[in-house]
Amino acid sequence: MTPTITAFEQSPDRGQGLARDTRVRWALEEAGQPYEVRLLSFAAMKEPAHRALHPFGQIPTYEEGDLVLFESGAIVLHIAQHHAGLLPDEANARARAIAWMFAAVNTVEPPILELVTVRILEGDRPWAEQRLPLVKDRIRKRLDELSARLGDAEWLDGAFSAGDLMMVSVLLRLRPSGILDEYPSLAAYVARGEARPAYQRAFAAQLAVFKGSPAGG
Ligand code: GTB
Repeated sequence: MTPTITAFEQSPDRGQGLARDTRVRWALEEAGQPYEVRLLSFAAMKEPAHRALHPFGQIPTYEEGDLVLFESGAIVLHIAQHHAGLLPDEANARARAIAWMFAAVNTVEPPILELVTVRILEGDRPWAEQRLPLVKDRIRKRLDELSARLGDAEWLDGAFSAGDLMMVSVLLRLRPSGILDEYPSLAAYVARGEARPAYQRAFAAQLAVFKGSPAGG
């Protein structure tokens, strides 16, 4: 059965691929799984019909037959568990790849989200200027640790996995800040992810939505 995902009708990132449907599209492309997309306005996301799928009224969601999922990490894990190519077969390696998925959303993404919060949502608060360097330092601490672990390796733990897919997706959100460029090995890691044909297809698909929207035309 062809799954259906939801995405922004008009992404605020203007097609940069930073919204979380991109990671789900990427996983589906890696898995060679066709999918359909239902585009939603911000208003439609808060309607009861969408809240029945997503309690927080957000994108992305994933529907496949009777299954409805929200949370991009859970969706990517589901795809990875049901299709070859995103998780190793060997049990311990598989568990480690899943641990990297959690590390991406639970350990690396939170300080990156704080940067978005302090810059955009709280940018006009009197304390924003003072808070910004603290948040950036927290991000740098994580990137120091992550780049130390990655070392010269191509991917985080052997072959490319859903752990890398999630980590690259999270790190991509840093690109507009310039912080990623302070870490050449991580910037190269992200570039390797972006160079994957499956990522390219996912990126192009979300960009086509923006180009077809009133703001992108
Ligand atoms: N933890 C959830 C997950 O991983 O799926 C978080 C889902 C989430 O934050 N969804 C966002 C959303 O629906 C879109 S991705 N927001 C609408 C709302 O809450 O009303 C977050 C996002 C938004 C915009 C940009 N951007 O413009 O660069 C990047 C990422």
